[in-house]
Amino acid sequence: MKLYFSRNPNPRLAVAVARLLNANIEFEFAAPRDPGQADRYRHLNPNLLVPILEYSGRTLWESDAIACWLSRKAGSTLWRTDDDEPEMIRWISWGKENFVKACDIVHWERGTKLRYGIGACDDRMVEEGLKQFHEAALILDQQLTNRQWLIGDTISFADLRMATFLPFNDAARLPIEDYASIARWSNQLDRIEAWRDPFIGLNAPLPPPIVSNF
Ligand SMILES: N[C@@H](CCC(=O)N[C@@H](CS)C(=O)NCC(=O)O)C(=O)O
Repeated sequence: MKLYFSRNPNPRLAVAVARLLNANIEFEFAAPRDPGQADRYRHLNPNLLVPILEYSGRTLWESDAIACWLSRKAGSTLWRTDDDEPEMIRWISWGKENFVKACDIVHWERGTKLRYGIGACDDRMVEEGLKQFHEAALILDQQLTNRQWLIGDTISFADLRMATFLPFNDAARLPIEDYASIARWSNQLDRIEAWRDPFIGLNAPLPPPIVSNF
């Protein structure tokens, strides 16, 4: 099994899942959108995005699908398969449409665009992203009050998916600390080595620095 990855948010999530599950897997850095790279990766993922999992002559893309597969293979409850599965899918689905999406909007403006020279930070988009962030954070914070994890008593993939962008908050500067339960849950995730530093020992160039003088 081979996982193609980069240091960006979704591949980071997939690498963290693989590490958390102690998956017997080879990791290969990939940059399918870099000049001259597309032909090498198109047959693996027509979207030219990572992560991509290659196994038994098949490929799987989309971090959620990869997490599901790795958890099944490991016999782990990270991806719930019992009566908690619908609730887990609810939080994955809601997260991607709300909390994760809001984090993504702000991180795109304050992080990705400046890092990769895509353009200047659009303050109106930051404002819109922050508005959506506060709306979603209220609901997420409520869910995490008096509970350690989103579902049941142990970590599930929903926790990791929800937190996709939090390791990038040095760039996004989202006001996580305004939400006590989210902050507590995020710190708890950071105590898991596979989440805190999934790239330990892997050969992967560091991303370019953020340059804000557009
Ligand atoms: N929905 C996809 C999104 C994948 C995605 O957007 N990947 C981005 C990074 S977050 C990517 O491949 N960017 C180019 C790169 O990292 O080289 C997933 O969940 O896996």
